[in-house]
Amino acid sequence: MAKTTKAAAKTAAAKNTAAKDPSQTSVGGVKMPSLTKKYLREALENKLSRFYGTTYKEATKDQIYRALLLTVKDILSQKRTEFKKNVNNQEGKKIYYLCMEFLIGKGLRNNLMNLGIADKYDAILSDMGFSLDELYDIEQDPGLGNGGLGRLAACFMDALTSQDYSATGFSILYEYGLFKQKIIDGDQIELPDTWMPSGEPWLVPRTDKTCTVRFGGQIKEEWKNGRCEITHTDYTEVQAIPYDIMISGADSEAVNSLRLWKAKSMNQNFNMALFSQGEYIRAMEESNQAEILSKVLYPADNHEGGKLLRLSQQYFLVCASLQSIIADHLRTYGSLQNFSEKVAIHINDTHPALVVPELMRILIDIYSYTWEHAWSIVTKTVSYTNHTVMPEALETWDERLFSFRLPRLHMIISEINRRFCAELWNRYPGDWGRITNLSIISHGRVKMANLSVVGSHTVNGVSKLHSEILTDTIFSDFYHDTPEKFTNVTNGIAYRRWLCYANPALAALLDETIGKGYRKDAAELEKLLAYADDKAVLDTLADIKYQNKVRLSNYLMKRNGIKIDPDSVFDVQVKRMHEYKRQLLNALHIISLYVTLKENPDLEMRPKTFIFGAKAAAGYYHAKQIIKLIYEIGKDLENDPKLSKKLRVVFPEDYNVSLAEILIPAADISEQISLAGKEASGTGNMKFMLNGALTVGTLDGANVEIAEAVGRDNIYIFGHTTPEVEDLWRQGYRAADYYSKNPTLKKAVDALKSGFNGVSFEELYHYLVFGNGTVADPYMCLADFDAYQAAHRTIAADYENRDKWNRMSLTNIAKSGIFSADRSIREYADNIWHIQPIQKKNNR
Ligand code: 26Q
Repeated sequence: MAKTTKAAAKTAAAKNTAAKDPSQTSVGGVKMPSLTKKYLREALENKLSRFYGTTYKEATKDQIYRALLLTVKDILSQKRTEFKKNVNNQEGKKIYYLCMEFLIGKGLRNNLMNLGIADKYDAILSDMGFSLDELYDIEQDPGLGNGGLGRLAACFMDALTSQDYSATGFSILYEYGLFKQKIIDGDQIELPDTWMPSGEPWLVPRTDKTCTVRFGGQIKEEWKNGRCEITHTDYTEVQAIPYDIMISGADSEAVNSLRLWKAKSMNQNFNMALFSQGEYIRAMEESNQAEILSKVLYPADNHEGGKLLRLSQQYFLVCASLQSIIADHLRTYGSLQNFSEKVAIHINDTHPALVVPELMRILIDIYSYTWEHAWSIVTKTVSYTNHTVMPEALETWDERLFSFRLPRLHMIISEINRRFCAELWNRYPGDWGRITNLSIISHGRVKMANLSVVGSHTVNGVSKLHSEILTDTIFSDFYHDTPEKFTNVTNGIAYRRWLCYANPALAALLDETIGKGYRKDAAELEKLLAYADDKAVLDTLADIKYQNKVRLSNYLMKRNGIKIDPDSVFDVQVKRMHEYKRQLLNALHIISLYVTLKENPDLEMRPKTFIFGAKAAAGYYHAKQIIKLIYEIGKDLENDPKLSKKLRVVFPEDYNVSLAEILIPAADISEQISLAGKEASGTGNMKFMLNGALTVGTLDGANVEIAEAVGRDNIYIFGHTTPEVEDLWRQGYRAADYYSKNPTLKKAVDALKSGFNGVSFEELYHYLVFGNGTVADPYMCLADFDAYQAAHRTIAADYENRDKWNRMSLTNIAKSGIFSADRSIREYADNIWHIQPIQKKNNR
């Protein structure tokens, strides 16, 4: 091991070294200018002069930031033009990925790194007296997603682009993304997220591609010339204006786009008339009605909203996106005959499931296809990923509400269902139970998951375990009839973002030990295993972790005024706040440590810092109580100088992608402790593993595959398995038994009653032991407490054996390659979408 490793790691940390600098090779061999330092500097200066009439000497930091964004946008735009020519020439199949959320995170660093020009701009800007890092700080996180589902969509766009697939993402341009979280005296306060001002420069308005979306009204069916003609009257119409965000790939020729729809009132002129008649309020109301569609992201995750506005947002996305997809196809081929051969449409969860009836509507009502032909096109084109098995998250819509808002789609869904149920009746005459379960509409509700399964050629879950649970439980009747429809694609992450860009010191160590090949092929991370017994590498790994802990400590001090000690063990649980994710189990373990320390103040213990980050859905009372509990435990500890030397609990507010990028590389321990069978996959767990944190987790979601990859010796698995959880349910789960039989647990649970920092948590106590009107402790924190505590005891002992710990950490990094989104996307491409990468010009 070279002596220089530490120095190299540090220099790289400072410089953000990119994988490869492709700037000298022009894209497509011709059109792209060579991205030399001279060119890049001139481009930036031109933008300053053109847009702000200034030079770098006089420019403000904000002007420099905006000029830099515009420059990067120009480069992406030129690359995109070349890529699109290539796409058009090859006439390959395209993938369109529909999702109500894309949690893309900040764009500047990612784009500069992907384009391989971060170093150059770092140098250019420091010559000008600015630093790239301070410019990165200006950009706000576009909070266009809640959590896992939205972040997955963003990681997939990165992987599609980095591997040269032609892909378009579709979503909504929410004016307000997920709320900003403030925690005041332990209470979560939601503030509007105004991400636009700093993020807006990334948007490319495509007003030329504006389309319209119709809601409500009446439908008339008339037989004319042997076909049924549909007339839609009295509808309200909304304009959908596309704004594109260009998506860069790492070391690739591709630039794809994420198209976000903004709603605008159609009635500008009519409003003017109202205005002139003095009916200001009515005029405003009308335009508000329309524009509310893209106003705000629903802040619930793993819970369905059931609101008319949400249904309208979904249709808005689907209707506008299909118009865009069809226009794109017609521009190339002039007809829809080969539609399903050239187009793959993916629905990310059921939220865009209206694609199925809407594509039917377009094919039948507008292009005069027969029902059978249209159905064959739809079911060859659409595929669907399920992200949850929890009943409360499965979307269903009241049929009357549905038909009031989307009358034609209701007719089409009813017909899809009629035909589907007729087939079922033939196959299972009299089996009403089965038919009701399979049918798309039952008990006056439209079941979006059933619609998605029936309308798709392929359905996948997001981890091996989750895909099995899908076919064993909620989709078992579908699986019985069409087993070939179901498959698994385990989630993956944009590992360059989460490793190379977020943890440059670790990336530098990898570059030096295993070479840079892993930056294109994540499987090469496994080469790191050769260094498992190399003391110098293990020590460097520990040193990098320490430096990242220092970085986090400084960041939290600056961001939240929170002081933490990098010499303590960082134990991290960051994810949405949800009962099934069991932040409460983590809290109980902390309380137990607290009780022990209160009883033995002189107990020798390595200091621990428990770090939480989580937003709760605004109306989720119970989740908000857990936030308060964790907050008050933290405060209580702070009040005791002796205790707080050994035990700290911090809850930095407003957990988002940017905080994750600093937090994850600094974690020693990653908490993935959901009740087995509930977390579909989890992707945070993959990011922690990649950054060398050790997981304490249940056999849930992708944890199962993480454990398989690293081996049981390199992960702390505890708790009931999925079948064991089911058994407990069947036997009639009695939390009170665990409570009364385990004195340690009882003490911890009782402490909820006496409370922390003067605040009692009696309700949580009741919830765990007696149940507040329902079954007590529905996510079985008490059943897993003992095993969880034992796992933590092993962790504490192992941490003292530094070589062992570092080796485990190294093994986790080395084995994380399969959790690359590149791998997931290749599986989708090969097995579901049947698409090929666009061939690079130079290779043809
Ligand atoms: C539905 C209807 C109305 C309003 C909101 C919603 C809604 C919104 C978001 C329902 C669910 C979501 C998000 C779900 C989600 O993020 N699921 C996570 O997906 C990840 C990616 O596959 C998995 O890793 C996680 O396990 C899963 O919880």
